[in-house]
Amino acid sequence: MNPRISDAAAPDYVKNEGLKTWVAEMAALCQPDRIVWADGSDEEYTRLCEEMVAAGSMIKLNPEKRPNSYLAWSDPSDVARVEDRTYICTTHKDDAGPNNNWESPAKMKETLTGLFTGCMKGRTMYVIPFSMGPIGSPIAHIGVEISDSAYVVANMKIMTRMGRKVVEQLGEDGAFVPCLHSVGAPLSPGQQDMRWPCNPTVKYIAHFPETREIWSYGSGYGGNALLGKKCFALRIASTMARDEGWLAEHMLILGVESPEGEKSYVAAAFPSACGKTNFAMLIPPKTFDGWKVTTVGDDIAWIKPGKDGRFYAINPEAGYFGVAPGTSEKSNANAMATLHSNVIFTNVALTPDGDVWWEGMSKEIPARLTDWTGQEWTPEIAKATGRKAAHANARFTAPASQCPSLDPEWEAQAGVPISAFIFGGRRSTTVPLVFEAFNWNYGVYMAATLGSETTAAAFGAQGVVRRDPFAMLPFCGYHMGDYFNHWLKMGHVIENPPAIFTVNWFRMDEQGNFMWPGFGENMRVLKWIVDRVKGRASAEKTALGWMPRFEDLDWTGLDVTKEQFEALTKVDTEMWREEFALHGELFDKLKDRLPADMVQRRDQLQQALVD
Ligand code: SAT
Ligand code: MN
Repeated sequence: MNPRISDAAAPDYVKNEGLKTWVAEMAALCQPDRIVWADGSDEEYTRLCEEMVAAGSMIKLNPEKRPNSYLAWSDPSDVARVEDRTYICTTHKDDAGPNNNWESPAKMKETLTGLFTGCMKGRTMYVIPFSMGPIGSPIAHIGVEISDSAYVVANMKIMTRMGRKVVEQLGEDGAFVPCLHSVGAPLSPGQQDMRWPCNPTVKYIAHFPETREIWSYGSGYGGNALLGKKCFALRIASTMARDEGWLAEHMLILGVESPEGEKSYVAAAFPSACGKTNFAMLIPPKTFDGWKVTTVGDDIAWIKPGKDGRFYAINPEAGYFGVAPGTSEKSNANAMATLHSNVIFTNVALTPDGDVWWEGMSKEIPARLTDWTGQEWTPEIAKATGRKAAHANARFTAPASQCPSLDPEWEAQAGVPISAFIFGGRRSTTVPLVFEAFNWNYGVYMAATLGSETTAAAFGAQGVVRRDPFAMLPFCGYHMGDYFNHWLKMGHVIENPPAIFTVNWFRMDEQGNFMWPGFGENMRVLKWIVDRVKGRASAEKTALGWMPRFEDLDWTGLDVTKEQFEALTKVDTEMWREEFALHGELFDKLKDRLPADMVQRRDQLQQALVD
């Protein structure tokens, strides 16, 4: 062990020997200059942020414009999740499935042990205890992240319940998921640190579901580094959920309250950067007098069967790591209000008066900015070079508690009862505005075959349709065929399974214009969904499922003609023939782990629709 840290004792409140031993072992491996146990206090947060400001890796925003808020610019090589560097390490390759990159646990540990040896030299090793879900909730789970990034500590403080109180909850023998993270950039004595430390060439985001461990190396960004989020709350948790009979899903959770005060909760899955945060914070159109939408979560849902035969969901997170570009008073006024203070912005542009700006934030484009790469930016420069002021995957990290639409039950220990599941992708063609599956198994089929055009949330080509089953393709920690089977099974375990709906807000006309206004207007579809669940909305039986007729939606205050509605809900047989062929490609990949029910369901749908 590094002699300087050999006597770095854990604070008195740490009673968990397993935790102390693990931290000591990781310190011996990573050889940091010092160890700091994050206590989760506001003072600690401010101290770390100010240290980063002093070191030049964060900018403090103008407190009169954006109190207690900071801006970080990442290395241009480190701006999104790296799916091709993300691994599920299981003993048998088949258990990871064709949806994951695989390596054997032994081989991956060997590779990573090499990389982690001495990787924190010259740096501080932070120990970050966190709870995913309200502390003490029977649905919650605890993790401890070790990281050499102060930026990670500050973000984890917002995104999770973090610090001393979690260690106390852990007690002497509580279980935790160990999450090891390094930016992979050791410093030699006297070496000047980078503004955004990371390893531009070597990255590994490795998961060990069998031992419930996470090792992440080389990236400081978002889901690669904030290990409570996608790594724990989805990839590891999905395998825990499979083993223990619950669901860990890439879903927002929202409440809908009618003018009579009737409350329903729905959970909705969309791929990254497809508007989950906007949908979760929806403000109904003015004409929906007395209707209210409230926010429980915007990205992840942990859902367990309740004693009354219904599913109950919690949001395991405590903050929003949302996409900034496109967020505006018009698209999401609740998010804008949430962002008034206490926010960490990453990769947005800086205004001359010390505030932030991103594409789509306001109609007026500022005359002069510093863009996310630190260069001067003007509309003229943008026109000439095509350079964006903010990176397309620029993010805000903001406390959920600041959201005006926050649901009063958002921290309920027992979770909230779910009445409907909604699945949606970004599809310019083919998929109609909304339809309801005939039953659970049809719904599972629709979710399993969900397709979406790719976005900037992950590295790689954008705008190509890929199958993204349940919006979980990058996040399911095991074989996708087994995952479908788990969903089919859960529908039978539960006495009152939620109804399942498919939506598509992104259909385009031949000129490439969105045909549906989206945002607050999605309330019209949401109301129909809730009314369907309550048995008071009509629908027409189509080959795909139950679909609203024009007269089944409330159109007051919106100019959508019957013809436009027909176009939005049109089911084009030729396109669906191609769609089924693409479903077939996915099914072929899953081979013998594909539940037989899926194939039968496809044949039935195909027959009803195409043949
Ligand atoms: O970077 S994250 O994985 O947290 C964001 C996302 O892809 O949804
Ligand atoms: Mn997400």
